[in-house]
Amino acid sequence: MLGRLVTVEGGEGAGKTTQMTFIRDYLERKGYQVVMTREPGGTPLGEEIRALLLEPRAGGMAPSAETLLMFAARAEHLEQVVRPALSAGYWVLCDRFTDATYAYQGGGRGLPLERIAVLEAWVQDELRPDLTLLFDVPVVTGLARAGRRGATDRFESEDLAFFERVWAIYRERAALYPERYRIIDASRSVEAVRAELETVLAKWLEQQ
Ligand code: T5A
Repeated sequence: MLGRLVTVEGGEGAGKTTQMTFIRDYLERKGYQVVMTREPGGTPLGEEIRALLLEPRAGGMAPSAETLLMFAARAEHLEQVVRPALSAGYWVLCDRFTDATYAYQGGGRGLPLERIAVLEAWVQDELRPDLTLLFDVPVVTGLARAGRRGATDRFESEDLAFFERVWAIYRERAALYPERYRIIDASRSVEAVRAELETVLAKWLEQQ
């Protein structure tokens, strides 16, 4: 693998998507070619699976079915987009990746983390993110931001306790993998978050 995998994570409405283009442009200014993508999604099949996952549905969805769909979309994404891009020397900038499965399906839904680890090993082999930018914003602030956009998806309609469990797993993983996680204070203005991203990215690039 010649390129690098950079993932962006956080709770609902943390402001990740708002900053994706900024991060891509920053990396491109530094001379890297960047493929910007997202999960679940990033391929035609992945986007269809995304629609199934996000659409509110009567009767809900079994946590194991939800997790397997996340990994089905991920397997396609890795095969069609991520691995070819990395092999060709591109950097891949992905809005959410497997840390989100640990946080949402593991933390939020209560699925045993070991089962997620089995799927991760199966679908990804050795592939793990080189850098994960974790957007830290109080759960209620993020939900209020997401709520201002109008209609809520299947995840956004979960209760506060669900998102507290999601965040607890993100925090746990950031402590477990300090070499790749960088925490961004996303509670500030869009401009302040940008400034912090620039500082963090510059420092991380220097260390490579
Ligand atoms: N999921 C995903 C799993 O359960 N398991 C998995 O394995 C994976 C990969 C994806 C859902 O799937 C789940 C997690 C998610 O629930 P999504 O719509 O992509 O669905 O969900 P999010 O990634 O959470 O997208 P959001 O749009 O909700 O959050 P973002 O991207 O963090 O926030 P953003 O940038 O869209 O901003 C939200 C609003 O806040 C404003 C923006 O203008 C926007 O209106 N905003 C700010 N306001 C004030 N100050 C700032 N600094 C702001 N930054 C943005």
